[in-house]
Amino acid sequence: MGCTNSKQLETPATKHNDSLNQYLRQAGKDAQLEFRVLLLGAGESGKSTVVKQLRSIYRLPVDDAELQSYAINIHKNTVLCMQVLLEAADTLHVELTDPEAKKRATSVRAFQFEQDVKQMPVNIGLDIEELWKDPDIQKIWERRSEYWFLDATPYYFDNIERFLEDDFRPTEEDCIMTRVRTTGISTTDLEEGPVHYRVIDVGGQRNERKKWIHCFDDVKALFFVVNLAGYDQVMFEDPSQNRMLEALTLFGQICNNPIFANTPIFLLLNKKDLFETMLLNKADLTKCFPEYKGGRNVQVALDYIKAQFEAKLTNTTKPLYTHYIAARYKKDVKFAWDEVKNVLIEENRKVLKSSSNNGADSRPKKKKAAAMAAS
Ligand SMILES: Nc1nc2c(ncn2[C@@H]2O[C@H](COP(=O)(O)OP(=O)(O)O)[C@@H](O)[C@H]2O)c(=O)[nH]1
Ligand SMILES: [Mg+2]
Repeated sequence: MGCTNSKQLETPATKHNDSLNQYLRQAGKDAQLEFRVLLLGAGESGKSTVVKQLRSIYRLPVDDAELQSYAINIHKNTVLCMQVLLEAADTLHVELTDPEAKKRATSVRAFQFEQDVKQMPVNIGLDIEELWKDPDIQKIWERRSEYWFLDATPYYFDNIERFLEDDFRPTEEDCIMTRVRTTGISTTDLEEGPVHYRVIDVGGQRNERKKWIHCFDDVKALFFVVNLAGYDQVMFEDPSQNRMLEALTLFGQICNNPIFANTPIFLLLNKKDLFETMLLNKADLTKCFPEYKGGRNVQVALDYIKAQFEAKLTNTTKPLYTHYIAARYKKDVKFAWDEVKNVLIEENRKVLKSSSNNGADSRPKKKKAAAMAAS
């Protein structure tokens, strides 16, 4: 979801605002601060979802064209998710026993979105709705740790009736749950008083990662997003690879890169909602970490995962700011974002202080503040 819109945030006074105001009084009222925040992580960890929530927190408008695009994508996601289950039926050698279900499966498999088709036909939607109730399809769904699937699969199927309505307009939740694969680099500009945040989102799949290097310069905060549910899931690009283990390797490669030596790193352990359900009802963590001994206690499991990521860092003195979140809920993103802002202001305040202790700088106020923010 690329965008370059920006809008002034109208929020009540917060701890952040207090510290921001104090900072700006010191920096001079003309101060203009720009902070680049980079989001990294494997594909489907939730990077673009975090950006969508930030856009909503900053009340960036979603125009009709965007809504229309969400509506099309949600229809495409719904069909894709059922096609994935039907393909898994083949690879797992599960037969659909009900002849009616077989017929429905044949038409869903054969359906393809033509260029100008903007929604799934009602008959395909009804076939999907019925198939989702089929016991054999449910058996395949139960075995989802053995194949790649989209996390929002049940959301699409549970809401299909609404999607099929003639005047369907995606709700905010629908937009959050729509999956659009990010390719390339997309930036979102957020403005809060004199502070300008440029949030950079990237494609996370393996073939996208070579582009990441182009956005490493001048990053003021790094978000590393992890799909917690990935402990019992395989990757889209490589179904033989566990998603959590891939995320751990990637985290080690990125966060120990000397270019981020002085960049605050925020580890967002995302999809906590799915993680809780999976841990309590499906595989425990030994599926991914055989040496884990904490059973099904959610907090113990979360802390264990956090420790695995911390252990990847070679610089043990640098803080790692970790949050357990479900990015599908705005309040979780807001909470993490408030910490980012506080840390950014704190970091830059230190620079400001040392620079004022070192004597007067003759540069104009505005440039001086910008230079300090950029240093
Ligand atoms: N259940 C659940 N799904 C989420 C959460 N965060 C993201 N998702 C879903 O995960 C999928 C991938 O998210 P996306 O932001 O596109 O991942 P990205 O590839 O890292 O940008 C989307 O369908 C999201 O709706 C979450 O906290 N809980
Ligand atoms: Mg994305």
